[in-house]
Amino acid sequence: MKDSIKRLLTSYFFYFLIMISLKFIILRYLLLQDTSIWAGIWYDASFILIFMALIELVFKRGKAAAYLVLDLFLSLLFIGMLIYERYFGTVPTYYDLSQLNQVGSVNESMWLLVNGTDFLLLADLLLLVVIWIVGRTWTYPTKQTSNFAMSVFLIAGLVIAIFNFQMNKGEPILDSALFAKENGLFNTQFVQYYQDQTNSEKAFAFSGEDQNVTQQKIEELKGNSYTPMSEHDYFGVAEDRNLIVVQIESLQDFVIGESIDGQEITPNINEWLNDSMYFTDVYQQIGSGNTSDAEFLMNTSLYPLGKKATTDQVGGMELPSLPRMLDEKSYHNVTMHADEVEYWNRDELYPALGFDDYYDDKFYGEKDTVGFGPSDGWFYHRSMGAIDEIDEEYDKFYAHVLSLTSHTPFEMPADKEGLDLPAEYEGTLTGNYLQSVHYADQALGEFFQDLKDRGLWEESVIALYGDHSGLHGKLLKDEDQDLLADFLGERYSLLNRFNIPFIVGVPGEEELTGTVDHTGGQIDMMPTLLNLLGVEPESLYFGHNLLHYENNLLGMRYYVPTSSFLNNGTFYIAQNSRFDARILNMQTNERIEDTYKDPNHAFKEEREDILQLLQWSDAYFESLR
Ligand code: GP9
Ligand code: MN
Repeated sequence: MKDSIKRLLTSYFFYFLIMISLKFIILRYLLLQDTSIWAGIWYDASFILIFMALIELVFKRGKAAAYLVLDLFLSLLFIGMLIYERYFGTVPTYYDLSQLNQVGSVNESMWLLVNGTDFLLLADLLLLVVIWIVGRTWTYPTKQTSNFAMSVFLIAGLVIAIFNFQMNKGEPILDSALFAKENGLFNTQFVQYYQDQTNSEKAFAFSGEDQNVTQQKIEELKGNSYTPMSEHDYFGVAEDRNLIVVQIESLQDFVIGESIDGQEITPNINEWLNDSMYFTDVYQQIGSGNTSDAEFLMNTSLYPLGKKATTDQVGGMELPSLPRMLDEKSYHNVTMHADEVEYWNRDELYPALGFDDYYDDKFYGEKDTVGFGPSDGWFYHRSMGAIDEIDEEYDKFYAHVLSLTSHTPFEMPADKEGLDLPAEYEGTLTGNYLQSVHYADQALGEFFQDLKDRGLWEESVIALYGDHSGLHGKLLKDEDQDLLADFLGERYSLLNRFNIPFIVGVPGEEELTGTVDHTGGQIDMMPTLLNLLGVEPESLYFGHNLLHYENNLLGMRYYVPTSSFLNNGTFYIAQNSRFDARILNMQTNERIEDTYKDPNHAFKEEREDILQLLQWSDAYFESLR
């Protein structure tokens, strides 16, 4: 007996059991702020037991190598999860593995997020090498552990894992990190997978009529009474005009109209505000698909899927979309972006959205490269050439124009840095961001001038919005928080972060100028534009005309836990693994104390309503397959 214990204690099994368990505890602490060792052991150790018992039972030879591979694999996976969380503010799910080809877009930024302490997760491997070298006479024995004991471990691991899964499989995952903290990291992935399979089956049976989801019901959930667009003010005021929609990379609202040391950050946009409508309270709603989710929102007014990049799910679909609705009115519909079309699976997205044509890196070439594509200056210049030809050939067109230069980490050659920044901004993320947004505005200004010179400006509706925030996550250092607070005159909050500009110009229509402060989201952009163009959608959409409706209820997920919402005055951020629910007053940007304390009480109705809207949108999307 004594002998067998000694054998176990000096076995690879024991060494790696301790080391891998420690890694889980460290990971759960760093990733989820979990300080309870027991939760970690109960939920995640079942998987450790399964992996390790399997190695013991299967590998009678080469055990050390098998453990090294497992340990290294888990360590790199964990480091990857930590970096991911620092960038996106949420833990990755199994979908993210299928999105690894997209990592390129944040590649440079990712490296900035590696912490020295991450390498702690590899320390045990180093220790093992030391044991091997120094301990020459004292190495871990390769003798076999008992098959019986390992079978018991394996069965115990499986029983615990299955029990946990059974307990959790019906619970909604509103926040992956919180769910993982409460129910285990691996268990969360299995529950997620199970729910994806079963939910999509359910959604298959959905059709707008089955559940009686109507535009009316959607609007009522937001607190409005529905009226058809044709009865709204300004319906068709811009009928038959071209539509040019510019999506600016990482453009946030807080820079609009602002100056630094007497220099306007976005002078061209600011000037345009004099004869356009500026929607000041519009918020991003993208999920893990980032830029491409913004494209999806703009062109469908449906909710993106959140944890999955929506573009990965649209292959072969024919979505009711802005291009398809405009096609009915004989528009030629194109989309333009200087990156590869395969990126974010756009080669499947664009046909699904019904664009007639797209312009990608093959069209723009490798000219004046900044970051991972040609500069905005060159991009707009080439786009203008294409638009000239389109304008020549077609009666009217819709062009979705997507800029790229102002992408994280916002580093540009000196000749594109047009702002003379105060010394404290130099070399900071915030300083670089202001420079790149200033450049994006400058290039945009040239594009606008080209449109004017050709007389296209007056014949078009021109809209602009930001795809998502540029300043977020752990890339923002304390110094950035200080600079931003100074710049804004208030704490840089999640409201500041998610607020994007939405600007619509209908040249010549003086009534359609000024600011509109109805709360809106990216989901509202398509209906707002369709109203002006006089096109009433025949299919369901989840946003609404911001010129008509005052109340709103907007969902956001992935970057904040599902069930978070924005309405007319409140941004409710549901509980996650780090924080209790947070409530922000939109007017004051201050936190509202949750006086209810009971998490089931505060804004319960709104939270249920937003879940309902999201569920309808998801189910509707699935029904379109
Ligand atoms: C990729 C570019 C940037 O083509 O649009 O994507 P992002 O990293 O912002 O999602
Ligand atoms: Mn983007």
